[in-house]
This record gives sequence, structure tokens and C-alpha cells, in this order.
Amino acid sequence: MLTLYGVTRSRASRIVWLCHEIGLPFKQVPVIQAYRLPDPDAEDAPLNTHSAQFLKLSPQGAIPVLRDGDLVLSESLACTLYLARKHGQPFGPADADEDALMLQWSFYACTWLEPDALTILFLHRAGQAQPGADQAAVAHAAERLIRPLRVLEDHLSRHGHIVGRRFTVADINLAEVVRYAQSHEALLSQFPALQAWLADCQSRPAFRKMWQARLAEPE
Ligand SMILES: N[C@@H](CCC(=O)N[C@@H](CS)C(=O)NCC(=O)O)C(=O)O
Repeated sequence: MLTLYGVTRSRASRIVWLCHEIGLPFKQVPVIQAYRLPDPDAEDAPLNTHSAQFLKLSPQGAIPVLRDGDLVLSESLACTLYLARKHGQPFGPADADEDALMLQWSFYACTWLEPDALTILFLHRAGQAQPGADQAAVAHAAERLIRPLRVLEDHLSRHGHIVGRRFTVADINLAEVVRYAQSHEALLSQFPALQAWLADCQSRPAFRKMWQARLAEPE
């Protein structure tokens, strides 16, 4: 049985979503981010990314971590790509070309999109940037996202999906990163094909199951 270390309110969500798509059972150990706890080093603190026990699995002190037999894997996108490749189509690659494109788009997500999308997630609460420095940071992040989102818009308007004209792990990896910027309606509304694709991804039963689990966790 797979073991997933990390609460669902983290990048573990990508792995949870994919497992539900494939129908893969897994055990989840709810390691929480240290920064979300008042005193992560307290003796009675829940298992968190500072816990000595967890640091043996992740010296970086980051969730998620996936264990599959003797394999211990960190980096959420490596975890989803590994599971997709292992379990094959439809979510995994049909051949080496698809495999390469899934890697390409996943790297695209975490390099060109994720840092600025995370700025929006953390600073653009309730659809509004807070005054002062936050507003400037959100505006800058949104500006920087226009070009990579335009690339995605163009790709999705021509192909419908990220790779292989079907829903795959690459859609999950991209959709989970684009979601971080979703509260910025003025930004996303410039990209109608992207918005329609994201809505389709998020209407999937496996996404909804993951989302329910997230909502059930404490904020
Ligand atoms: N590139 C890594 C990033 C992992 C990461 O930053 N995880 C966050 C939660 S989503 C974390 O564990 N933060 C721990 C902390 O700041 O205490 C991945 O994709 O897995």
C-alpha cells in the first residue's frame, strides 16, 4: 500500500487527486506544515515538517513525501509523474514522446507559473490584495504570469488538454498550479480557454473527492 505523508492542504493534493483518478488506495499520514503551527517544536505538537521523525524522510522538511515499498520520493510533481508512468494510460504516457511532453509541461508549471501563482494565493485573500506592499506584489506577480498563461491559453485552445488530447497527469500538475492564481478573476478572465479547461478539470469526481478531504481539514 502506498503511503502519502502530508495533509491535503498542501501540494499533496496533486497526488491525492491522481490516486483518486487511478483508483489507487493509499494511506495518508497527515504531516502538517510547521509554519501553520504556533509552536511546531513543542513536545505535544502534531507531526509536522520540523519533527525529527519526519526529517528522516524529508531532510528538506517539506511535504509531500510518497512511500511505495522501498522507494521514498519527494517533490510532488516527481510523485505524480512516477505514479502516472507506473500505472500507464489513460493518465500516464502512451509512449516516450508523451512522457517527454508530460515532463516538459510539469517543469513549465513549477518554474514559470508556481512562484507567482503562490504569491497570489498567499496575498490575494478573498479576491483582494491587502493594501501597500501586498498590492504591489500581487500586481507584479499577475503581470509576470500573463506571458506563461498566454502560452497555456494558446495551447489549450488548439488541443483541449495538455498532452495527448485526453485528461492526463499533466492536466493535474498544471491545474493544481493554475488554481493558486484562481482568486485573481481579472487575470484569469483574460484566458477563456484556460478558464474552461480549469473548470472541466475541477468538475471531475476525483478532484471533488480530493477537495472535500481538503475542506474537512482544519484551515
Ligand atoms: N517543490 C516541492 C515543494 C514542497 C513544499 O514547499 N511543501 C510545503 C507545503 S505545500 C512545505 O512542506 N512547507 C513546509 C514548511 O514550510 O514548514 C514539491 O513540489 O513537493
